[in-house]
Amino acid sequence: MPEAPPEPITAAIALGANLGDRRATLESAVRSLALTPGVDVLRVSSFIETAPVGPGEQDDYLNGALVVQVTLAAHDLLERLQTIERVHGRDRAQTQRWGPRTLDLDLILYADRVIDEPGLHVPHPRLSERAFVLEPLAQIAPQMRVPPLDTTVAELLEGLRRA
Ligand code: A4P
Ligand code: MG
Repeated sequence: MPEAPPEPITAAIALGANLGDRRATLESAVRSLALTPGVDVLRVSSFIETAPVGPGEQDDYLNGALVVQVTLAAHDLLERLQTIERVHGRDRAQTQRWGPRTLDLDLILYADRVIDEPGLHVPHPRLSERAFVLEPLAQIAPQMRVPPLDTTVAELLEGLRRA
């Protein structure tokens, strides 16, 4: 018997860039993902200008979010995101944590799964503090659930705005 195909999973991905032609980079990253076997891009947010969060002086970011349907395992999806970052000039050896980058792609949500492995934490650990992720994601997936909390993307954003 052939193996049953994996169940499609709805996932959320955050995009950010603050070096180079940010809009062109984000658009190109979306195209690269859409061309990836096992990935269907369902929704793309608008790209919003955000003030940098993190150490030192750095330029403003352009941030966005995607909802995708995937038949890839979460670590394979992350690997693909990291390949797309590299193709767009991201050099991890040169990039300080939270420092400037041509492209950052984070896996934010992977259905209702909680993943805690070396190198992969989903939901993204700082999601509830990150307006630059929640704002674009709330445009396209306000009701998406955030495990293990009994909450949604829209509610997290609301909580952040009230804080
Ligand atoms: N990693 C673990 N879980 C994940 C996941 N769910 N998605 C690991 C992606 N990566 C994940 O990531 C460091 C390591 O996290 C990777 O090796 C991967 O295995 P990184 O992309 O090299 O580093 P980073 O992005 O600097 O760190 P991190 O922790 O993702 O930072 P944040 O919280 O994403 O912050 N300000 C504005 N306005 N807009 C931004 O987009 N981004 C950051 C990065 C800081 N300030 C910003 C923005
Ligand atoms: Mg990252």
